[in-house]
Amino acid sequence: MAEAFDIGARAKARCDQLGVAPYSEVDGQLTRRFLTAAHEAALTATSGWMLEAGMSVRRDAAANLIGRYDGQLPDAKALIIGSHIDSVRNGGRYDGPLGIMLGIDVVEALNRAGRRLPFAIEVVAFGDEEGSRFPASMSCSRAIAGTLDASALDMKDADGVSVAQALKAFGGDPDAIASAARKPEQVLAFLEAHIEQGPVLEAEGLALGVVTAIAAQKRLMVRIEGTAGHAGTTPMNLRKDPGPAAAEAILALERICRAGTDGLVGTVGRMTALPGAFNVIPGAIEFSMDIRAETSATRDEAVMTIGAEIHAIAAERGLSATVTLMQALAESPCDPSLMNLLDEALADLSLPARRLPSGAGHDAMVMADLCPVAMLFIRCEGGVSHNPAEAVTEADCALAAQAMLLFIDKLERRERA
Ligand code: HGY
Ligand code: MN
Ligand code: MN
Repeated sequence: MAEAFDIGARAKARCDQLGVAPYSEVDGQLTRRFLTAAHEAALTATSGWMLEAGMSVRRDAAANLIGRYDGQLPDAKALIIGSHIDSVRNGGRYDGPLGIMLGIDVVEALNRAGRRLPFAIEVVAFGDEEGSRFPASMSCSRAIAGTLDASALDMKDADGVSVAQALKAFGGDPDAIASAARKPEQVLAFLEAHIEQGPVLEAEGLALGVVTAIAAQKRLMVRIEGTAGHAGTTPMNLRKDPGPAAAEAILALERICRAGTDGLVGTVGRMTALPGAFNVIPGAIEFSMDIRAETSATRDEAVMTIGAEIHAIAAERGLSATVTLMQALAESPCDPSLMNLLDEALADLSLPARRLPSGAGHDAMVMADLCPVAMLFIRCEGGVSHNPAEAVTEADCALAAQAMLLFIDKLERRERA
């Protein structure tokens, strides 16, 4: 007889378990990038938990881990519950994995109750949502949604390893990536439970929230070219130094985004001086830009304005600049009828149905190309995320699991109507 388990609290405990080596690439912190040994170790552990919960388990060509709890009929449409198993560098333990582990807890509760639904439930661990190894992100959910551009497989990591090479070494099959795509008629809906990664729920004393839409985002790489030179012998007025130009450009990004509306935000998360020596005036500076807003129109206007300023700053200094788009994701609304079911589930728990947008990107925004999606937000301490201080409570995780079970009950009633 399987021992009883605290639904939700166990999901949190499993995220904690995966927060250290061998499920992290770096001792003392959580870094779990796509197609690494840490990713493999996390999938192996999660597979075991899926099997214990009563699911069959498989991996697709894109290295997605997929657990399936069959419905009353073997080929029933599936409600997919999932999130990502990869992390940012030195990230938190719950951003991603919590949505997977909650899905496993929910399925195990149904299985132990002997419940079979008019639909199957699939729990999916997407391997690459953060894009912390390769320049683009969301490649695994895009493979499932059938929207992954073949060129994404050519993208290379900092060591020059392509996605295709890493995928093959991991046991995936880049040549058969199209086989990972699901047909719309196979999928009923997608539900992602995820920490809010923002301060709203905590500020209002709420455990859970219902996501209305996910912000549009663009990832770009900027390269400002100057002339490498000797740091000691080159007079200041004779330099072609891209460093100060990059500083001006980043200040311009900040000014433009601060003045923006519609939730406009801009971030430079990565910056490199090349060749990167104390005593060499850089020949080039490269930096990333992550620009988001609630609408693509606001996002794109900001990208245009910032790009123009970067080129003007470079020209003024006799330098050249390139701004390269790495990825664009449009804003993604959640499905109104599924939001209503989540609202009702929260009401059953005597919780207010607080609706709020997501500034963070999620696999749900990609899955929306395949099926109706819904997201359940879970309060996180201080709204902190992408940071080892990320924290959730067992009580909030238990409420999230109960809300997901109630959502499934309501979905079942709707499907049987
Ligand atoms: O960048 C994001 O919003 C997500 O954490 N990948
Ligand atoms: Mn996430
Ligand atoms: Mn994240």
